[in-house]
Amino acid sequence: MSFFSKLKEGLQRTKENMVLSLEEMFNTYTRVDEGFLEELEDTLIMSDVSMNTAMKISDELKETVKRRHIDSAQQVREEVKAITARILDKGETAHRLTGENPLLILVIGVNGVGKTTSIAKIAAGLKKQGRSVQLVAADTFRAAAAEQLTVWGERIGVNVIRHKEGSDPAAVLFDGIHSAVAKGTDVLICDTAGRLHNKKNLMNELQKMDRIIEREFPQAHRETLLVIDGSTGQNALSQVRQFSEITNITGIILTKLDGTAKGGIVISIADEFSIPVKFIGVGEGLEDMQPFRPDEFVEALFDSTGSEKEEEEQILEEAAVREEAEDALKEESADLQEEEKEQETEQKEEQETEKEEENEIEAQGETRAQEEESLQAAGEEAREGMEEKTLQEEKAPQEEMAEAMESAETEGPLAGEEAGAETEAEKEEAGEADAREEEQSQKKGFWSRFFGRK
Ligand SMILES: Nc1nc2c(ncn2[C@@H]2O[C@H](COP(=O)(O)OP(=O)(O)OP(=O)(O)O)[C@@H](O)[C@H]2O)c(=O)[nH]1
Ligand SMILES: [Mg+2]
Repeated sequence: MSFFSKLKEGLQRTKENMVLSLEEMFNTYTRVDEGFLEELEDTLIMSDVSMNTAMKISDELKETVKRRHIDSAQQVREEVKAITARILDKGETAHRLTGENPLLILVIGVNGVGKTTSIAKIAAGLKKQGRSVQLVAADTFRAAAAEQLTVWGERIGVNVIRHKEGSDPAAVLFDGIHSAVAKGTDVLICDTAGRLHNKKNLMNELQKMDRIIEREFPQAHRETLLVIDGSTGQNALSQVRQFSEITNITGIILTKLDGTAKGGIVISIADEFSIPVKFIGVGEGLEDMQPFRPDEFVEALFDSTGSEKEEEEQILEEAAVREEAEDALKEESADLQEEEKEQETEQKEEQETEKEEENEIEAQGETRAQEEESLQAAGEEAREGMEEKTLQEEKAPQEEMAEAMESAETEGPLAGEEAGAETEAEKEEAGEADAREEEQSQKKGFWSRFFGRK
């Protein structure tokens, strides 16, 4: 994420509070009159711009509108931005740390405003720029303060000079200076205890430190940075006032702007003091510290387009929707293909069934033809059998008669009569047998035809 997007995101809550209200004002704007100016002041005060600063902005606007005959909402909006930028700007180099080495930075501020975290962030930034850094844990008052700084030091890879808890902060600074001089360190950053409950004590302590620095490190360039919690509102102004009464503050670090809707305090600090804001903290991470640039700050504050994160999220969301639609299309076409395949298989199966049925019908036809053939064959056979039998049966009595005549000729009339009598009886018997046999043969022929076999 770019510096500017991070800044915009960090200022999001202030923007929502101040800039969106200003936008609403400009949407219903007709002209810069007393009503409009009053509304403008109220909106600024709501985001923690002090009364003095709000009136100053509105007075300047009134004057410019008159002088330059400004009347469009867009021009008025741009003028409010320009006035704010002018208030914040303390000169081209004022907002930067000096690039000269060796540099000694003393970091001061009340409890919990973010001194130790800011020191770590600045140290990491300087290290990235190629400057060597050492840290001095001169907050010997709070338990675990030195430990906290040591953890940061290890994380960013810088040395931390520390003494045991309760020891003299000036003594730790003394050691730090000697270490920096010995190692040729570019920047020495000194953490201090955050207590302002006794102004005199603090003043004494800071004066003692000053004396050590002047004596032991006269060649050092100096920065005394006051850390202010950006979410403390108007109290921030009184903190700046009190600290500036006891020491020479060269810059302000304004922290926790990410958690507040009252970032307007930056404008008031800049307006009421000649001290430049040098860094702003927009989060707890090491990269969440930004060098303060008035023009960028104003742009980020008044920029009404979404933050880069929001844009990224929107792009991602749109991509997700597109992907979903594509997936649905793919699924649909896959379903269609499957359906087509199923239909093809069904058609194939139907065709196969039809073929099978045809084959069966053909087979049945063949079987019937075979049956008919065998029936025909059986009928013919039966007919042939019957004919043969009839022939044989027809032949048999003739042969018998011939035999009988032959034997009568040889055995006499009695024999002939007997024989003749017997032949008559036999004839009768044979006639009955013939009738029975024919009946049976007819029956057999019928069943053979029925079952297709003899
Ligand atoms: N959201 C947010 N939190 C911050 C920022 N700067 C510091 N903090 C948090 O504020 C808390 C206090 O920070 P410290 O750095 O310990 O503050 P300090 O001034 O050293 O505190 P003392 O040593 O007790 O005086 C910590 O939880 C930090 O993470 C910031 O810019 N944004
Ligand atoms: Mg601390």
